[in-house]
Amino acid sequence: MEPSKEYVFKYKGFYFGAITTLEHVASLEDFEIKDSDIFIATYPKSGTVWTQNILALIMSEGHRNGTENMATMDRIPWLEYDMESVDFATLPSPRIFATHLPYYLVPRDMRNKRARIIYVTRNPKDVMVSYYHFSKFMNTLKKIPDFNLFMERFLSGKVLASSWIDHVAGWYSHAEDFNILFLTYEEMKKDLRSAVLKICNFLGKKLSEEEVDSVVRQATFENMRKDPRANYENMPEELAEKNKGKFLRKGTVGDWKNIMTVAQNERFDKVLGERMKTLPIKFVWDINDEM
Ligand code: PPS
Repeated sequence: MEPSKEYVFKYKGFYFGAITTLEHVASLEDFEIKDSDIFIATYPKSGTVWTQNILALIMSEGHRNGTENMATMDRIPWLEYDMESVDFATLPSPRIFATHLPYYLVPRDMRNKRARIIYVTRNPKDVMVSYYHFSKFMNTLKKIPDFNLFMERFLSGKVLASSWIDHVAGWYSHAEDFNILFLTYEEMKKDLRSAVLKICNFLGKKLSEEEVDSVVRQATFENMRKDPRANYENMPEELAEKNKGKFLRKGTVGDWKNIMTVAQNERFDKVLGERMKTLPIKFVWDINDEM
């Protein structure tokens, strides 16, 4: 069972989708890094756009005070997308990129602890459910209306960005090669201010109390949803069918419980449970769980 060939190619074991080419992806290993570069790395649906907005708010005063009107997608472009509108060379310093690449496909220079990476994980049941809803309105993804079938594809890594567990385990087990901060979606959800401060600290960015308050206020789900710079609603119609869903859909912890049956939950745990235990992450399945 392969994902639609129309939309996907595989490079070194990893599935890529539209908006890129094999040549672009293959060239990234030689991509020249600057020490000041910052990367947000995630498996899809783990809080990338959220972190993108937080970084734009932290790093750019104009973004924070609303004097500069630039979509986060342009301010923090995707490394693996080959978009004519974005010229990596002309990005202001420090350059910030988002990526779903696995650890072994990122620019070689990033090893040896060059550049800073923020890697965000989310509990994989919420990732899967978010991904399922996402695939219903993204024209770049294969539509699989049957959730059970989608789950099987997710579990076997037959989706864009391939296997969730390989992605997360890969980044965690190679953490020592990189200058990396690990965050979870759930900790951001539970205490956004602390997460913002952790990021500031990692980036060596000093903000006043008021500036931190402003970042936190503008990075809440409700406010981001209203912010055209952050909500990805300016996506061209050929990429996203806007009447069928939103990038900022629900923004909660534990939505998996609303869709997964007991049997599906057991099946999920059977496939991923053992390997998940080897990860140094305390998974939070419900917002009321102890962290
Ligand atoms: S993508 O397409 O891979 O870039 O998606 P990604 O941004 O990684 O993940 C999308 C999910 O993140 C939720 N989101 C947020 N949650 C809480 N607070 C804020 N501010 C926020 N911004 C984005 C978004 O709603 C998606 O999750 P679901 O569960 O589908 O709502």
